[in-house]
Amino acid sequence: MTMKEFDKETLLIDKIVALFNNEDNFIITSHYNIDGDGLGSEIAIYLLLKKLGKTVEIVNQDKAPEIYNFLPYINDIKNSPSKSLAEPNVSIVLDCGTLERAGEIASFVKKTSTIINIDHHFLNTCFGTINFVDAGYSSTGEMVLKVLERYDQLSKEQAICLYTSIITDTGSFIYNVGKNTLNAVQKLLDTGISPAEISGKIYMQKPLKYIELLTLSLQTLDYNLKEKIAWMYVDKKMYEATKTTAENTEGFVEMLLALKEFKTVFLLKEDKNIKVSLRSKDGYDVETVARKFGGGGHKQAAGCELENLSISESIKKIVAEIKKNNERNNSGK
Ligand SMILES: [Mn+2]
Repeated sequence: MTMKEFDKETLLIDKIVALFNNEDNFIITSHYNIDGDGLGSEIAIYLLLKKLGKTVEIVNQDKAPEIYNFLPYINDIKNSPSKSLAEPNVSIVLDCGTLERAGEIASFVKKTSTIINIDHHFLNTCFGTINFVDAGYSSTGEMVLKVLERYDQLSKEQAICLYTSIITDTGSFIYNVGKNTLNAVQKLLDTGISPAEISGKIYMQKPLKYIELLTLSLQTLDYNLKEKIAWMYVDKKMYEATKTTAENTEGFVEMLLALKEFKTVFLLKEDKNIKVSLRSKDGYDVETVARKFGGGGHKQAAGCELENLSISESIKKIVAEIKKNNERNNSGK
């Protein structure tokens, strides 16, 4: 971080802190298909604002995945703002590259006079009144910690939330680890939280049906060795046969990325549309690929949705786009 960037960040956090101190009504939201980073960031700020005596609600379009039920105050999260908060002064939008990522909550956000946008996505549209946006951070949770550090001691509950943000967005410190991420983690550990306990709750509580679904999905594994691309899918029949949902596909795509033969991998999930989760390593880029289909994310972890296509048609399109993208990147080298 250069001196200039440091000043810019300090000023942005000054502005956020001033709003937290001076305004009274807040709505906090994050993206649809809410994840650990979104939830952790939301609850950590929620706890601060409550402590400051503010009226505040967390409102998300989608229900939190069950694995996050251990997070403090998770049951306070609503799916639409309550009447008393119909016109909050400030919205805090977390972990969203665009306001549209807030899904149905975006319309409420637009009604507020001030929008605080805190996010670490590479292509953030800076839709806020204040935009604390920096792709150098592992997670939005790590950025939220920078804001919370301006206040008195971080609580253990907040640390649990932010630790969840960081481990889920880094795949337990495999990717997206920024140069200050472990310093941030140290500060969280100083509150006395147990990393093993948190990881245990997130990663060691899978139901047996998880493996049953994985077994079916693995039978669809296919790849292009020359292009170093691998993929597999989960269709509605598999969910029905194993009584599972998309929540149970957590970690599938990362398994493909663990194979040395592949640099770009993806998982397709049949829903109303075809949802695609893309991952890459060794500098290969999937963000550009996802963006071609109206999605986005990070260079090495991105997602998109394809409408009105079968699974096999979707695979063809995605593979062709990855090939094209890799050729484009290599020609420039
Ligand atoms: Mn994130």
